[in-house]
Formats: sequence, structure tokens, C-alpha cells
Amino acid sequence: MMQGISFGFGNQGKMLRYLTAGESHGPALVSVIEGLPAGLALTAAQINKQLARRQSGYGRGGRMKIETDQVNFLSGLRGGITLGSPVALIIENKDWANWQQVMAPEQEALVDKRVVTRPRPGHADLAGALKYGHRDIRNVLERSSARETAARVAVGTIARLLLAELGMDIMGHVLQIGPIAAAVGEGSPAKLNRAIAASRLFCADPEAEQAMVAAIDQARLEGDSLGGVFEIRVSGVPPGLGSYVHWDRKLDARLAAALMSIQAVKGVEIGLGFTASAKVGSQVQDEIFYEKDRGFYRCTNRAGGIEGGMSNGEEIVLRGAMKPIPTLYSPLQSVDLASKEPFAASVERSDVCAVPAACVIGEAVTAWELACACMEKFGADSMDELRRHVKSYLDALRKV
Ligand code: EPS
Repeated sequence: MMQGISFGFGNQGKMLRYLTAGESHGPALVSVIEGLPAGLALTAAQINKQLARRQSGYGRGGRMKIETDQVNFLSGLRGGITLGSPVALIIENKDWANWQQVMAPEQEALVDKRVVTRPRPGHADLAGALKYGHRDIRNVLERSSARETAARVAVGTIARLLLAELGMDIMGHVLQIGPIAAAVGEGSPAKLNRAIAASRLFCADPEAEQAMVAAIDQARLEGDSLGGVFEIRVSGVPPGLGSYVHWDRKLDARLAAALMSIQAVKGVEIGLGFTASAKVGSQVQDEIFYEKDRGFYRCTNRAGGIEGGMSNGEEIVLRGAMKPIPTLYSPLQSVDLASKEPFAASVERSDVCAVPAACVIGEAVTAWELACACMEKFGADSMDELRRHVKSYLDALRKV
């Protein structure tokens, strides 16, 4: 961290960092990751599996029939093993074939600008155009599109593989679509995972899922859209990731920022979240116990695995609330950027509900933040070194 300069929750100051680039209908999405330890084994198939999950949720629009997201490695990997050098990834946009004349990077090839002057309420359109001085809102919407999240899922999958090497496991599921909430029983994690994997909405409650699918169909019929809530859980997290010392290193703050950075996410909860505010303190804190073989433990996890800005060794439990997608088939009132005339905005192609996709993205960004926190605590140039550092820390904890 440079003296006198606050970098906020950005990439700067972290040992691990990444950048994504790419427009929704441009040639490709690109990610560059710096700081990955050498010796992490990974394959395109592992990333493609998560990319396919992101595309697969019920409620997506026509675009998902065009794209079959696949990653290609450009650097940083040799024989399926990271080299310690920057890893560059590319995901091609198949729709680019239909947009070459509209999105051409070179002036001569840009023959059909398909200028957009009508800002959609709830999108980045108007604020983005005013901020950058764009007269053509396409210059904003192409990058603000949630298409960009494919690149983040690719990056997050690598982080997830790194965490798996250290014994951490991430799962996500959908808790609510519109007004329909799932009842999540107390079954084993394996049973829960099977139910989630079998669901078109990544929802563990089949009855609620049916009602959710019907609600999405109804919203589609009415030219409307639906939001919802997803939950991310991480097991196997060692205590002490994050910090109570510096505001911008608090793990809960970082995870909240990461989830909030997903397009259309409007609220984040950790553990009891908002419901904690209405309870008395004795119903909110998790009492601490100790057994020689087990070490310190808690019988409840109301904190969602984070206390004082640090992981406390319990399961991390996060929830993200997504607003209904603002691109609607039914018209909403807006004002033309060029003519200043009012008009009723409507669109030709959109998703009705993207909460399952947001859940997969939530898993990815959570994995990334935890990988960053691990690298800060255990800093290492190779996976062997990282594993050694984690082991020696956990061994020391057992002796406390
Ligand atoms: C999006 C609009 C739709 C979505 C897109 C996000 O794309 P299009 O304008 O091409 O129909 O399908 O999501 C993706 C392409 C994706 O990969 O998730 C938007 O406006 O944000």
C-alpha cells in the first residue's frame, strides 16, 4: 500500500490481481491474472464446466443459445501447470460474427453503428453516457453488460482450484426467485449438492423450484423480469484470513464488495445478516467451546464464519440479493439522449431471470477474494511452498 493513497477494494496492493477486458458483442473476453503461484494444476475443461454452469440456469434469453463459452490459455500455463508468470485467458464471443460491422475496432470496418440513444432505466446507460461523454449509448452498454462475468467465472475457477488444494470447498445455491423462497433442510452437504446439481435453478428444494420455474414463465409472458437471492458457502476455511487491523483488508468487507460488484446485485448478507439487527445480542453471537482433539469450536454459526473482519474457522455463509433484470420487454418511461423527447423503452432480446448465473458468479468472486486473502496470509511463489506455509500455520494452531 503506498503511503497516503487509499486504493480501496481494487486490485492494487494485493499479491494476486486480475483484470478483464472485452465488450459483450466484441471479438472476445480477456482476463490477465498476476501472482498465481507456480505448480497449480488446471485444465480448460475445469473452467469450461463452470462457464457452462453460468450459462445454464433457467430464465436466460436468446443470447445463451448463441454462446457456448470455452476458455483458451494464452500464457502462464505449460503442460497444465501454472508457471508463476501471468496467466492470460480468452473466451471468444460467438455472437461477434453477427456484430462485426457494428463493433469493429477499426474505423473502415465500422459500417453499421446501430447507434443507441435511448437509455434503459436501471442500466448503466445514462450515467455511463454522461460520465464518458458518449452520444452513443452502445459505447456504455457493451461493457456494462453482464457478459463480462464469463471472464470473472474463468478467473474465479482458477482461484477455486487453488483453494481446493488447501482443503477449501465452495458451493452456491438459489434461495429465492421473485417472491418464492426455498426451504433448505438440514441434509448432508452431499445430498444438498446432488439436489442443487439436478436443479435447473440450482435450488435444493424441488417443490419451490417448480413454483420458481412457473414464476419465470409468467414473467416472460408478461414481458417482465425477476430477481432473487443466492447463497454461497465455503467450508474448510482456516481461521485468520482477512484482518481486523485495516479497513480495506477486512474479509467481510471484501467479500461484500465482490458480491456487490456482480451486475444487478443490490444487497449482501453475511451469516444472520439483516435479521441480526432485530435480535438481542445473546441470540446473535456464537458461543465458544474447546475440546482437546477438536480445538476451539462453536455450536452455532450465526456470524457466517467471519468475526472482526477475519475468518473464524467456521463455514463462511454469504447471500446476494439480485434485483430483477432492468432490460424489459414491457416498456418503461425514459428520455432520448439526443432529442430529449420522452419515449417508452422496450427491447428485443433479454434474460427474464439470471439469478442462477449470479450464483455461479458469486461462487467465482468469493473464491477469488479468499484466494487473495490466502496469498496475503501465506504468501508463496509455488503451490508446494503455499501448502507448507498453510500446514505449518495449522500445526501451530493445534498447539495453542
Ligand atoms: C445482457 C444482455 C443479454 C444477456 C447478456 C447480458 O445479451 P444480449 O444483449 O446479447 O442479448 O444475454 O448476458 C450474456 C451475454 C452472458 O454471457 O451472460 C446485459 O444487458 O447485461
